[in-house]
Amino acid sequence: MKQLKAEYLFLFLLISCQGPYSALGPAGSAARTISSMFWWLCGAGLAIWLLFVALELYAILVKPGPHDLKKTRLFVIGGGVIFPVIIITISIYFSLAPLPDLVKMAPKGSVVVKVSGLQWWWRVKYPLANDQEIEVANEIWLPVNEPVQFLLSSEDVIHSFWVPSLAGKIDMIPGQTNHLSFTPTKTGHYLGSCAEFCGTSHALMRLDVKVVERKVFDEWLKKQERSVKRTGSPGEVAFVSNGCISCHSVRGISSLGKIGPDLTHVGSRRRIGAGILNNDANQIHRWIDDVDLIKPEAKMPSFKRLPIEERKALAKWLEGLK
Ligand code: HEC
Ligand SMILES: [Cu+2]
Repeated sequence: MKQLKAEYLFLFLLISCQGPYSALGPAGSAARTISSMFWWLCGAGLAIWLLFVALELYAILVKPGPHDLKKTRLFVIGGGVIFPVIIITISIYFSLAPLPDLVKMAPKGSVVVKVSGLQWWWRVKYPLANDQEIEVANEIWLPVNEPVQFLLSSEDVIHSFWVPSLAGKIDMIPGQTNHLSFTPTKTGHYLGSCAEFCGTSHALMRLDVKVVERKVFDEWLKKQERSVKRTGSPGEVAFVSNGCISCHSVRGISSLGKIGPDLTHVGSRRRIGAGILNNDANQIHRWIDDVDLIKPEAKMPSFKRLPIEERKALAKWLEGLK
């Protein structure tokens, strides 16, 4: 077997530096601040490391013999106390200085997105001009180059909102609203996840974020506003008669269910189950059958006991809710 060269091993460390889930590939103002802070601290760390390697080499190669005691003492105090105090003070200053900017409110009139964490998915609400709110789930769309104001909370335990390419993580705490604002600067698709252990399926709590042009954003929001038309299709009937509506809302059919994600436009989402499964009739069918296996302890019972035709009809109907 060919031996792996050390350089290749090093490349593995860089795999996570790009892509939709990377704090080092910033696509938002807050993430840019954080990543430049990261590079400055890395640079400073590297410079200090080089300085100390140089001193070691000096001590080993250039002047290996005994040193003057007074000078060494000064050196220990200077290099071991004064120098670190100065460097750490400077780096604390540069780490804290961007904080006020990261938590300040976006200007009035900015897009507002309310997100709350639940075991194990994200409820997302867009307040509209007419005091109404549009509820979606597990997917957030944002217009590019406009500041956005997030209002973050939780409906059960502490979660943490983190979309590394756009901003730093921030806790979602029950009974409290935390603010986060930033400006997405590049269109694209980004991934987020819950960054605070929140129970069995914590690792299965992902988030899709799409940053798009303003026009595309407006079209998307308009589409999400629309209600579903009753058709009396087998899927719709099964949805109402099997109790899905006690937990899920589909505007136009029933808006009472609040325990689970709003499914009015579930078919339009990229994935289902908070980023866990692809979104098509087969996967929705799998979800309905085996949610307890796919997402242990999720607050939705499996419905394998329903006749196969009903489960098929449900999956087909939900897939069609674009
Ligand atoms: C007891 C409440 C409850 C009932 C009843 C229920 N669900 Fe759910 N459902 C949930 C919860 C909670 C989630 C979110 C689970 C997660 O991702 O952690 C969910 C998620 C889903 C999703 C994924 C949505 C998305 O965007 O990720 C689909 C699809 C779904 N349910 C369909 C159904 C269907 C169809 C029925 C009826 C046969 C049903 N549910 C009955 C609570 C319920
Ligand atoms: Cu969580």
